Amino acid sequence: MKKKQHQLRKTTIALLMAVSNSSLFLLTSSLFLLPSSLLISCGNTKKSTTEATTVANPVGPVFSADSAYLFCEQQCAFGPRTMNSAAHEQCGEWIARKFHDYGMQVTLQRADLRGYDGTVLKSTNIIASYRPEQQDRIMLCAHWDSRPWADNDPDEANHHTPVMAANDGASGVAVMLEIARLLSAPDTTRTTNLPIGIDFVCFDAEDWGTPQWAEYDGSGDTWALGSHHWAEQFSAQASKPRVRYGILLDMVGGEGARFYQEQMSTYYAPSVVKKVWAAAEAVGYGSYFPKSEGNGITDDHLPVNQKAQIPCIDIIPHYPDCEASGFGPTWHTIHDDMQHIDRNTLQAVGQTLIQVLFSEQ
Ligand code: 1BN
Ligand code: ZN
Repeated sequence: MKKKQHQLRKTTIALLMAVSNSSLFLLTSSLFLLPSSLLISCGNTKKSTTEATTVANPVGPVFSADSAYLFCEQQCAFGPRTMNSAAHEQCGEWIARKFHDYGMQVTLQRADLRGYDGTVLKSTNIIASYRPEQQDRIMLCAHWDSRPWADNDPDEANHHTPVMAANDGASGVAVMLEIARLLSAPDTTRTTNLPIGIDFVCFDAEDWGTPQWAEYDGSGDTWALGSHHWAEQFSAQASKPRVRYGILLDMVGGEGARFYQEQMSTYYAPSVVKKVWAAAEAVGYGSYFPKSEGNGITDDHLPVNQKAQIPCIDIIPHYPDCEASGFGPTWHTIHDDMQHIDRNTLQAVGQTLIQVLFSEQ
């Protein structure tokens, strides 16, 4: 019976991939988009095709890339979610409501944080808990704010323009929302219940780090402000749940993304790196997760490791051959929009996470 279910899963995943590829449409549309996409290319502008899947032992439900793509689009429809803006406020309410509607217990952690130049940032970390009563927990996290300045754009005229942040912001939240949706929708053919608790933490004020054009000394501490605040509050708690580990999702929807093993993750949480990269391979997405070293990044996972003492990894892309940025051609540019989100990347990350979560005892 079990074998049959796995066989069925293999076929379902393959079918789902074929449908979500929409390669014909993308091929046609990319011909018309050639001039603008070439401007920000790093050699490989073509959307990834999903590899043939040799799925060793898939567990849990099928992640829907179409659904995650829609969640990305819905966040972008508010406009850039820059700190202290109406779009930020409205999108925050939308994210909290979505998690609530999927049966999660939602807590808003509000704080006035200070940006690199002293600006007060009205910040809200959105914490959504699946099985809040469980003491044994796993944390998934992503930032939900947009960078206010496209300071890495090839055109200097755009350096003060806000970033839409389809990838650098919305994609991580979108993957978390899709997992929450799956956890809230038990069906009869496969289990969608987990014996452990999950905390989905949407960090605010990640991307207000010192802009490249500012006359201030760039310091790592101007980034990940919401995560610093969350970690301080977590460690100040008298009685804490046992959080086995955390997984940060940053820019998990870009075209051509490959998720090398980020160095801080390997330093602080080597067993989690091993677990996640093995899960990717087991579920047929090993080529998206090369088992070799990427860069070391100052990101939201550092306060989680250093202040909250929770081993936490960062799933973040590395483009070894991209001159514009090691995070890919759209990073902190006005081109970080839905046109450069690839469902196949969302699928690879989402199904890998499902594999990780549903392998937990
Ligand atoms: C990730 C996405 N980061 C910003 N947007 C973190 C970061 C901070 C990356 C400084 C490079 C430098
Ligand atoms: Zn950013």
